[in-house]
Amino acid sequence: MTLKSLGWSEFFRQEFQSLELGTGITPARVSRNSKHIYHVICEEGKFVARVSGAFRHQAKESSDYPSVGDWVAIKISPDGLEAEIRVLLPRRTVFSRQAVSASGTESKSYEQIVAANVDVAFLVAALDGGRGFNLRRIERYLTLTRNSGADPVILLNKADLSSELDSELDQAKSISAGAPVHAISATEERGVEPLRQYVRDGKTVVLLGPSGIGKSTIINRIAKEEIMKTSEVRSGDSRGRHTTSWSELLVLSSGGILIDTPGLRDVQLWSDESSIEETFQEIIEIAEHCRFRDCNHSTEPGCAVIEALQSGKISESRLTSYKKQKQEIINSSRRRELGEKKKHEPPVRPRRKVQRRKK
Ligand SMILES: Nc1nc2c(ncn2[C@@H]2O[C@H](COP(=O)(O)OP(=O)(O)O)[C@@H](O)[C@H]2O)c(=O)[nH]1
Ligand SMILES: [Mg+2]
Ligand SMILES: [Zn+2]
Repeated sequence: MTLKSLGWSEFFRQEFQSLELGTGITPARVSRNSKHIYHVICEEGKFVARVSGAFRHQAKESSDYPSVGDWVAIKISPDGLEAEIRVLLPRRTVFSRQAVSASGTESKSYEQIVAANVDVAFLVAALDGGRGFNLRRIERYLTLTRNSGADPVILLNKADLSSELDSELDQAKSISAGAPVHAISATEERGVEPLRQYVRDGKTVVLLGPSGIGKSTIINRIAKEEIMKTSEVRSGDSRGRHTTSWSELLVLSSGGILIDTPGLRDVQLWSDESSIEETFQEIIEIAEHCRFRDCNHSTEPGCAVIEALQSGKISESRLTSYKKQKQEIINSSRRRELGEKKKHEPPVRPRRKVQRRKK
């Protein structure tokens, strides 16, 4: 396995070199991780690795630890059986979502990294006539992708089940904000060939979407071998059973790198406003003409967005989706600030309780 076929590039070479780690330390890419066990791939082969004591000592947040797709510097043990992760290299792109950890009555949100150093994201929907095709969900994934730094590509899978393919394609294109849209059938191997343009030597492609939508089947078709387990659809509904419960990076023998992900139930956004602006470009452009700079597009006079809504230029559902995503980002950055404050300040005793005691 060459470093280049694993996705190594000039960016990482320079980062690695500047660390001056000395001899015996090699770059490796994380292909899987569960708890504190990492699977890594490098020129020397595949290894199971743990982070070093010094690494753990320096790591503060969960995002300081390696994730699938990350490049790390490892030291392989003399017997060649295991490896130790010494350093995490900076990420070129990162997919993260907001996760919540609860301890006692406190819940804290933190950034959970789904995949790192991704070039292209396949945002997969299914034309199964049910919940698989949801434009609002695609919009959320688009924002997540723009925020990550990767390029989005929308895949409408299970085209064999659709009776309104043209209309569904049009709907997806109307919200794609310039991202390519492909209708495919993974099981019937239709439309799969054109996807190979994205899956090239050294390029990393992540597949995102809820479980049962056909991500693992698509991977098997692109790889031309059954490298991922797929699930049978339960009778009664069109969703598959959960099979992939963690992200996994696969290096194809035909070239290219794919990352399969488990179905992310609700993608809570962890991003900034600029990525939303790319997803909802046409709304942003219209909003330039609102009378007030901080217009919320609800009841303000001279609101160009409400005007566009009334004239049918934008749809109600799309505006709602935009407002929801925006609110979510505002909430999450507020929670993040609160979380950070808590870390640095000693806990404040509730005032009222103290006063009551005085009585
Ligand atoms: N009809 C149809 N079913 C598909 C297609 N792609 C996948 N499936 C089925 O959908 C189910 C879930 O597929 P899987 O790849 O495991 O989905 P994942 O959870 O997203 O990885 C399986 O039973 C697949 O056979 C498709 O293009 N058409
Ligand atoms: Mg799967
Ligand atoms: Zn407005």
